[in-house]
This record gives sequence, C-alpha cells and structure tokens, in this order.
Amino acid sequence: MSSTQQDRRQAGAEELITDLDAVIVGAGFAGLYALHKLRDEMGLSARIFEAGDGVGGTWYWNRYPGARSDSSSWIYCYSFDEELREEWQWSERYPGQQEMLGYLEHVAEKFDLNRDIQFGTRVTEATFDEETNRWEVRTDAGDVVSARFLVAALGALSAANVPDIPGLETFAGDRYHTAEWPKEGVDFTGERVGVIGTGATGIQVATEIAEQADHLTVFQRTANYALPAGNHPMDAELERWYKENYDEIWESVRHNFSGHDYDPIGKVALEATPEERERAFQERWERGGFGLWLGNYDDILESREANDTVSEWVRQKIWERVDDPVTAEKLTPRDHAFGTKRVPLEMGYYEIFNRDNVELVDVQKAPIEEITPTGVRTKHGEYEFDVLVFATGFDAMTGPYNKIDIRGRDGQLLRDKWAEGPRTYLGLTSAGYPNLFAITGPQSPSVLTNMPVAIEQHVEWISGLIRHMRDNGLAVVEPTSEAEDDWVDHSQEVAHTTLFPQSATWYMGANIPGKPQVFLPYLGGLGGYRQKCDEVAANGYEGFAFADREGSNA
Ligand code: N01
Repeated sequence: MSSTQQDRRQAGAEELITDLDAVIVGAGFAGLYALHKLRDEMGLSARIFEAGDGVGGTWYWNRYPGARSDSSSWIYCYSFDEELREEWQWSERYPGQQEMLGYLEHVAEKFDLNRDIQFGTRVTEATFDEETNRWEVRTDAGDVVSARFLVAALGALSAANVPDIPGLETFAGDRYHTAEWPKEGVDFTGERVGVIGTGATGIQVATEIAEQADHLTVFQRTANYALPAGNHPMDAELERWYKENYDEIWESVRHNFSGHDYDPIGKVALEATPEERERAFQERWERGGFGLWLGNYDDILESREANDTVSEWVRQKIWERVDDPVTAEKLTPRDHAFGTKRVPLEMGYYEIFNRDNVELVDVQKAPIEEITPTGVRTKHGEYEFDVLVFATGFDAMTGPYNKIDIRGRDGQLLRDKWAEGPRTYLGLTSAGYPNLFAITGPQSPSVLTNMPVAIEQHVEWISGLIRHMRDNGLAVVEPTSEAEDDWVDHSQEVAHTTLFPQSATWYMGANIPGKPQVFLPYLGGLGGYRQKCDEVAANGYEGFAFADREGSNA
C-alpha cells in the first residue's frame, strides 16, 4: 500500500470502493482466459490484479537462462479460439521462455485484455462480507474493490522458496532466485557461479550457465531421474499435421490422464519380458519427453517391483553419459522411485559434468551450513562465488494462497483452515469461502497435467457454474462440508494407491520445513476428474449449497 493510502486508512477516511462482478488474481495462462471468458463471453465486469508489470505468470517471472516448456508446444497453449490456434506458429517442440511470453502477450493483445489488468499490483487481502455476500479485495497499491466473485489464478508454482540458510544476507556477490530473474538478464562471463538445486529448474539453468561461466558449482541435495527432452525445431510437415488434426488431438488430451500426448502402453511391466521392456523404454527414451513417465506400463507408479525395472534402466542411462564414475554415482538417484518426484527434462545436463569448469557437490552427504560473504560453506569446506543462483523451487500449490489474507465466513483465514493441509471440494472451492474459485488449485490435477489443458477445463467449469447461478437468480455458492470432506479423503486415498507419497517431494509439501505432509495435487487423472466435474454440474451442482442475493438458501 502506498503511504498516502495507508495514511488515509489509518485516519479512517472514506475509501474509494470499486464494484465489480469478478476480481481475478494473476495474469498468467489461467487469469487471462478467465478474464476473456467472464468479461467477453459472459458480459461480467472483471479486473485482473497482477503483481508483475506484464502478463505471463510463470513465463513472466521465470526468465532464467534455459527456461523452456516441457510440453509439446501445439498442446501447451489455448485451444478455445480457432483463429488464435491457426495464426500462431511455434518454432520448436518445446518453446523457450521468450516465445512462451510472446504467445501470452499476443493473446492479451488479441483479446484486448490489458485494459482490464492492473499491473504491478499485489492482492494482499480478500474478505468475504457476510452482510453483502461480496468479497472485499485490497491491494498493496491501496485499491479496495468489492466483487461478487473472486477467482484465484495464482499459479501452483508462484511462491518462490529461498531456504533459510544462515548467513544468506551476508553474501557480497550477486544472488538470484530463478523465479525472480532480472529482466535485463545476467552475464555470467568470467564469473564463478554456484547453483543450489537440481530440480527441473536447476537442471535447465545449470546446463546454460556451464557454457558461459568461468566455473560452475552445482549443489545437489537429491539426484533426479532427468530424461532427454528431445527438443527439435518445428518443421512445416509437423505444423501441418497438428493444425489439420487439432480437434482430434485436443479431444484426446482433454480426456486422457495427463493432458499430454503420451499414450500408456496398456499392460503391466511385470508381465512383459525383459526384452519387451528394454524395447519399450528405449523407444520412449529416443522420442524424448515424458513418455517413460506418463506413457509407460500401467504399474510403474504403483508397484515398487515394476518401478524398479524402469528406475534401474534410467540409472544406467545416467552412468553411460558421465565420464567420472564418482560424479556419475552422485548423479544417480537411489533414494526414491522413478517418477514419484517430478521428472525433469534435460538437454545435455549430464554432459556438463564432463567439462573441466563444472563441479558437483553432494549436499546430502555434506549439507550447506552457511552462506558467507564470499560463498557457501558445507560440512566439507568452503566454495567461493561471484554469483549465487537459487534454483530452490516453490512453496507449491498452497504457498500462493497463504501469501494473501483470505478471510471467509466468521473471518476465518484460509491459511488457518488449511493449517493441516488444503481442504477443498474438487480443488476448486472451499467450504466457508463462498464464491471463491481456485484455478488449478490444490487437490485438482493441475501440476500433474499439461497445465493449459487443466486451466481451460477449470475456467470453463467455473463460468458454467456462474452462468447457472445467473440463470437461476442465485448469488452465492459454497461447497458443503460433507462434499469437501469426501473430496479430501478421496484425493488422499487415490494418492496412497500409488508410490508417490513415499517420496519426499514438493507434491507432498516436503520441501518446505514445517509444511504439512499431504499429497497436494489430485492424482485421479485429468479425464476422470473432468468427468466428475461434469457429473457434479449435470446433477444440479451436487455438493454445493446456493443462496440468493439476500442470502436465503436456494
Ligand atoms: O523446484 P524443485 P524447481 N539446500 O522444488 C533443492 C516446474 N518447472 O524450480 O530435491 C539444498 O523441483 C531441492 O532439493 P531436494 C516443475 O513442475 C517446470 O526445480 O528438495 N538444496 C531441489 O533440488 C517443477 O517440478 C519447468 O532435496 C535445496 C531444488 O532445490 C517445478 O516447477 C521448468 C534446498 C528445488 O527443486 C519446481 O521445479 C522448471 C536447500 N536448503 C520448473 N532447498 C518446465 O520445463 C531446496 N533445494 C515447464
């Protein structure tokens, strides 16, 4: 809040309140489509508040070198507009950050969205007023807005996590988190660089920095099973193919498990011969992408024995690519099952460790004890740097909600309600928080899917519900506690039929000290989830309670 606004509030001066039908928080893939849908297709008054000074969300903030999509470009985009999909040309299978950002800027321009986006403005508070049945939303720019609906398009991975390492503030060199990368870029030429973290981001950024820096040290706590991306330029034939088959391709990704273009093998690994498995794994490896993870045998993420077959196979592949056996062993994951931690895609990552200017430090064996003015001290010694890069991930899924004071009925803070883990109905709504909708929120398939496909499903479902309310003179919607309890239980049950909860991952909240350890996304698959949401709607929005404008139950 600006000091003038603060002074005004403290002095109890009357505030300028804007009335809207909907406030949307965030101008990434989700927020942009929500604005288009609610404003242009449904005629509602709506505004986005966006902390960045441009659209793009993830693609606005994550400008680090090597940032790149890991979903096929022709399905990592919107499908809702035929003209948009025809006119846009992707240059690669996996577009880089600048191309992704360019796409989202193009979308904002095409649909004239910017006029209803307030940039550089962070929503700090949202309070549901039980008298008026409206949300009062406040921002750090001093705005006060009253809205019937609040749409959280916050992103699942938008609350950057910088670990609380002693001495962090004392570092005298330059320090960056990958998700808050400076727009002007960073020149690593001639620099000694330390990268902390080897998740999907750390792997991408280290691969690029290795080429430029004088010396690069990668601090690895958990080795990952990274798979070759298999990126390639788009050619005319591929573009013709996906444009001609667009409807069919999208019909498939909307209804399959992950929203990606990988078909499961349709049998179990343990019934295949070793030769068959070898062939199946090798084919997927060569094609690149998530095929080994999302298009593999049916039992690899459910049976430890089946999983061992692919885990061991990927370990061998890592060994084949790294010259030094000690480094190869450090890079080989042995503490978790393949695929239970988000699988990163790489483009030459393992080979950087064959270079003279790159060193790998295992901080599981020798944890980081302190950041010093000149570098990083582990149990085994001190490393000196000019630049430190934190590729240390996010307070995933619930973190972005916890950063805002969201008060529902009886003034209860959402973060207090979620203190033991998120509680939602369908990952879309939460009891006690009427007319609040989460796009790709916790307990929805979200991060386990190709996000734009999941986002379109959510935005379309939410707008269907708002339309239903309008057609029936309803003003307030809220899930029942029973429906919510059932969904929370179901979402945990599904996760626990798999190997996922056995690994310490951000899916489980394990990367943030003190965070409750519950499986955060919904593992039932996008297709099944879509069907469930559609059934709920077809059955008169079962599990929801409605009230009219005066608050009378309907
Ligand atoms: O974050 P992460 P990310 N000391 O949490 C380590 C998506 N994404 O930004 O594994 C030392 O995965 C931590 O160690 P450990 C994708 O969904 C997509 O890489 O917790 N190390 C880990 O190595 C992805 O999963 C793309 O033991 C510490 C790393 O930091 C998600 O974003 C690209 C530490 C964090 O890895 C998050 O990925 C990039 C400490 N104190 C990301 N604290 C696409 O391609 C943390 N670490 C689209």
